[in-house]
Amino acid sequence: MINDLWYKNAVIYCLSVGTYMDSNGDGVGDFEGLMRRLDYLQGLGVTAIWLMPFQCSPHRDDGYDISNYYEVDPRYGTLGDFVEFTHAADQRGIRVIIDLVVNHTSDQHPWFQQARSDPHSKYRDWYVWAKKRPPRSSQGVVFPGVQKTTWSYDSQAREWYFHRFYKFQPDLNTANPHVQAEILKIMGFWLQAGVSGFRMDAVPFVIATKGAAVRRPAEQYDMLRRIREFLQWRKGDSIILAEANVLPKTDMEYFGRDGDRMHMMFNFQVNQNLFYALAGSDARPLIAALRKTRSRPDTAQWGQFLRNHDELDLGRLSEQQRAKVFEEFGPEPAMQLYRRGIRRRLAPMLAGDRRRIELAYSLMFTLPGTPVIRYGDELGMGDDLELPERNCARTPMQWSTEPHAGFTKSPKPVTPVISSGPYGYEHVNAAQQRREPSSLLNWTERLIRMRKEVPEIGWGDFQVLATGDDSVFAIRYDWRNNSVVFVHNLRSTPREVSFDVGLPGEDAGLLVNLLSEDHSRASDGRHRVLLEGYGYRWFRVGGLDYLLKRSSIQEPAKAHQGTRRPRARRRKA
Ligand code: TEU
Repeated sequence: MINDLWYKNAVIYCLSVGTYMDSNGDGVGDFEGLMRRLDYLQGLGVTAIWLMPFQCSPHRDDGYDISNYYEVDPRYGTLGDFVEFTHAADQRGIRVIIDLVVNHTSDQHPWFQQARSDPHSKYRDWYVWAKKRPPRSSQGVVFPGVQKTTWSYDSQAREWYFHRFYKFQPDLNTANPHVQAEILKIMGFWLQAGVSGFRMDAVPFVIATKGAAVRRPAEQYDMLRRIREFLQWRKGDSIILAEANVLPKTDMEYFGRDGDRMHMMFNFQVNQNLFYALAGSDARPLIAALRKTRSRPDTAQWGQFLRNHDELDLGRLSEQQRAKVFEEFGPEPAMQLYRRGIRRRLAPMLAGDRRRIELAYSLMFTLPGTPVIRYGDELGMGDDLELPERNCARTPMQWSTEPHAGFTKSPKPVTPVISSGPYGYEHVNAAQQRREPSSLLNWTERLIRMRKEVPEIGWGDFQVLATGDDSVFAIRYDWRNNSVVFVHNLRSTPREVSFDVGLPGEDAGLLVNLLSEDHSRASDGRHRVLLEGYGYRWFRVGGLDYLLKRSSIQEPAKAHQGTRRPRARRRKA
């Protein structure tokens, strides 16, 4: 048995169907179009797709305001198209997970419409009401600068309703057992339509106590276990990937001490500190974040990412640290958002510097967990800061040099394609990069292929290696009789470092480079590696006969001495 839990070592690609590929010429991407691009995704090597919301919606928050959980928004196709799509993905060995947005609905949802118009409706208690304007209603807004309050007056209901996000997204009363039952029903429905799980939106808010009397919302973690149980019963290999931007001290509450809650969580702690580390060319904050998020049950996994469809949220950094990241990656006010983040895409943040983009990607692929790529980042796509809020980084996929980047035949795509400047589709597109052997696309494809051959990252235990240089980050993973080492230079100038891989025996004397011919032999037990500016190395410890040495179980007695045994992670908080 090598890899029984698919998500422990997956490569996840997130996309939104409306901006991927339009097959019918109406200017909006659809499932038929996405299906035609599955071969591209298979070629890239991703093993799972995370689909942003595609259900019926008035689209005031890019689909995160759902008005019918059981239908595909007609602009994207039909339920039939959706099932054709999950089937076609399955045929290519690609799993599909979808967003589960159940903290709130759209205010256009029939549940809310009935709740507001009839106090005796069974749906009234599906939302969160107050007769008087609750105190502290201006606190706890998620979109500061755009959103003013978390309670709004509804003139039909003649009461105030709670909304953690925008005004048009009334919160569901998730403590109501009927609402909880409905959430499970929604999950059951989409599992039946062929998905392998859910990226669960805004989890801390879903499980928080809500109401006018609530001073400090408390998380009801039991809800997570019930969701997990349902999922496992209905489809044993389906998962939840939780969006929970929480402090490390509560991570285990989300995973469950016995691995009985969320299968995966995005590692926001590492994400923010990774950008801080890149900004200062200093690996220490990254190392600290990795240590803080080390504990997790064996069956749980981190989702490691660089950028997603939201702003790069730096809210967990100190003001000074955040200022440093702003200065380096988003100095202009137009690049920043909600007083805490940067709304740009990855490539422009890194000034289009290919070396630095590779460095960032190489880090993401080799951090403990499963990498999650944002569509278009494999091409180095840019952003359009003319578009409001987070829309700047949600422009259509750039396929070719055809009009509108080959995204649509319509003269009016729903969101404009980036068509000028260095990131315009004439310069940045999949068709050209496919032909160019050294393109970012082909580089990413090779990296993904190699990443899939290094299960040690997803399954193993890690050890940070001392390099004597804060700008060079070295990490080793051990799993089933094999070890791998990754070295990254966060600085723009060359660095020479020497390190001890920390393993006994002859094998430790040889590091085989997995990406080039430049191997390393130790002298006096130390490896000396000269890294170019922003350089990186992927090494296997010992020879390339590692597959002959791999054990089919983790053998405690044979595990490398001198390293920590895979921790008793479960016991540790
Ligand atoms: O975001 C939820 C969410 O909690 C984030 O906005 C988070 O608060 C922020 O990054 C701080 O960590 C999700 C979606 O990703 C976003 O696009 C939606 O607008 C939002 O939910 C509302 O559904």
